[in-house]
Formats: sequence, C-alpha cells, structure tokens
Amino acid sequence: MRRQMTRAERAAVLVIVLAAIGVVMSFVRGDDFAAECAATDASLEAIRAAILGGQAGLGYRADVGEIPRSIHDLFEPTSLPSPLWTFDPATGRGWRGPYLTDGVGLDVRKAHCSFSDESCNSRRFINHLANGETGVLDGFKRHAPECTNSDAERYCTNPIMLQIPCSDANRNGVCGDVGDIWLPGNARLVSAGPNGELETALADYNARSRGDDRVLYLLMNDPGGGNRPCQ
Ligand SMILES: [Ca+2]
Ligand SMILES: [Ca+2]
Repeated sequence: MRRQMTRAERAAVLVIVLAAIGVVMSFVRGDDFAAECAATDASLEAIRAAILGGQAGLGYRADVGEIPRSIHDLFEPTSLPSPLWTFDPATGRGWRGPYLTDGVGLDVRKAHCSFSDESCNSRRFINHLANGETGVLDGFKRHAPECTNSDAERYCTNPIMLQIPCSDANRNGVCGDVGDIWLPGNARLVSAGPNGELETALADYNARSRGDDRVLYLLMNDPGGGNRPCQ
C-alpha cells in the first residue's frame, strides 16, 4: 500500500518544485535577455552597414561623401545641403536612400530621461536627436526599472544613437563648448542597454565608461575594452 508523505517530505517536495520553477524562470529570463541583446547588436551592425556599405549596397558614406550626423539622415536627406538631396549620376554623389527599412517615428518623451529630459543634460550624451525624427529602437524594452511600474507607457523605448564624440577641451564633461573639437573618426552607435540609461558620455572619446551600454564603433576598433557579454 502506498505510504502517505510526511509533512516534512511534502515540504521538501514543495521546495524542490519551487526551486525547479525558479531555475526554469531564470533560463526563460536569461534567454529573453540574450535574445534582446543579440537583436540590439544585430541592429547596430545593420546601421553600420547602411552607413559604410555592405551586402545591400555601397551605403550612405559612399553616396553623400561623409558619415551622417544622425540615424535620421539614413531615412531622410532633409538635414543635408539641398544639392545632395537626390543622387546625381554625373557626379556619383547624392542621397539615394532610405538606407534602412525598419525606421520608427521617435517620441523622445517615451524614452528614458537621458534622451528626453533637459535635466539629464543631453549635451553630455547626445549630439543630435529631435522629437518626430525617424530612428531605430534598440531591443531592450522591458529591463529598465522604469518599465516595471505604471509609467511603462512613458518610458521603455530607447532609440539607438549615433554619437560623434568631442575632445572636450575644457574637460567639463559636455560637448559643444567653444574649443571642443568633434571627432567623427571616433563615431559610434550606442544603445542604452538593458538598464535603459544612456551611460556613454559624448566627451568620453573612447567610451571607456559605458556601463551596460552596447557600443559599436564605425571607423575604428573599440578602444574602450568592449561591451559586456550578451548574457
Ligand atoms: Ca566641454
Ligand atoms: Ca546603460
């Protein structure tokens, strides 16, 4: 005849079941994060290929003659001098995009404060971003602390940035002051990463202090030690 489990045995079984559920949940969450991280890195690579050229074509730089000022330039040429708005076969110059297909209209009020709130001092992080521009969102939409509360609608969508850092001549941590020299050779694509907070400062030309941000340099190898592993 089947023996009844004692209370201690039932408790032990319950602990084992709960532990198993915890392991499964952590795997699910880990896979989820790894997938979002990989998707973000893939978007960074796709944007770099759109700028520098790749399998899909020569890219923005070959057509326009220089790298864009922002991701928006890959979707619309309106920030360029008007002679460059259309491609001229005679000169081989001019915009002939869009160079990407997965653009979204940016509502910076829904992004993290680093993007949308002047109190976050955007000159430390952003050289160009305006509400209504077309951009590309990163893959991290659920991990920032703000995304777990009732403000979820306000936050949780973060655009990938094209950062063109500066020399920060006066060493005040912000770019755009008199004497600050822009460094397009150090241009990089930046995602705010899983915490949704943009930590890669414009004045940090080698992005050595980037937290969990995902950084991809356009024109040089990463001088800042690389990103954290995608797991
Ligand atoms: Ca400065
Ligand atoms: Ca971050």
